[in-house]
Amino acid sequence: TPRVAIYPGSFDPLTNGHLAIIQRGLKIFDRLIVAVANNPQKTPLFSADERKALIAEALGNDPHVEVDSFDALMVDYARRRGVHTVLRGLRAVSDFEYEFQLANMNKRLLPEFESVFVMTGEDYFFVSARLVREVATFGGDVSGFVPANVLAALQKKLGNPNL
Ligand code: COD
Repeated sequence: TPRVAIYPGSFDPLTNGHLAIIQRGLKIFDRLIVAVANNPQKTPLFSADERKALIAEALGNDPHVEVDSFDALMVDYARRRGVHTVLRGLRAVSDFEYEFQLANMNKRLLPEFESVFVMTGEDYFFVSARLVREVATFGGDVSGFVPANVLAALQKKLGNPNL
């Protein structure tokens, strides 16, 4: 049976750090479901549909990766999809505390739930979607941190062709 994992996140927007996790995840799993969290309490820069489209485009419609979105609890989405393994990325020590809470809360909510972590390489350990949004909003160069289609979408969304 093929090994499948869900890679959930906000992906607002997709970064090269996320892409590295997807590529490395595909060495462990046969298939990944990249699941965009659509949290109605948050006001994202890109809508869930925009984030989904940017991910699919950046992956070139790779047949091993499905792009989906969910607006429920992570564990309810996992249950609905019948996939109980989640892929997450770890950057610095600062990620650990949050990921530790998330993994353990999810495990309490769904006992068969497992989290698998891969660590970023030195190229992208400092890249986060939040910092990309912040740097781009103030007109800084983010071209090294996001795929080309995301850069184009940021330029359009922020009305700044020089990002
Ligand atoms: N290098 C390595 N990993 C990275 C990098 C990088 N440069 N950038 C991001 N990552 C990793 C993150 O550590 C994370 O593991 C993943 O990629 C996605 O990152 P983000 O920032 O896009 O997404 P998050 O962390 O905001 O996603 C949080 C969820 C949406 C998964 C979470 O809030 C959730 O499950 N929400 C649904 C509601 C729910 O179930 N809540 C209760 C949880 S107990």
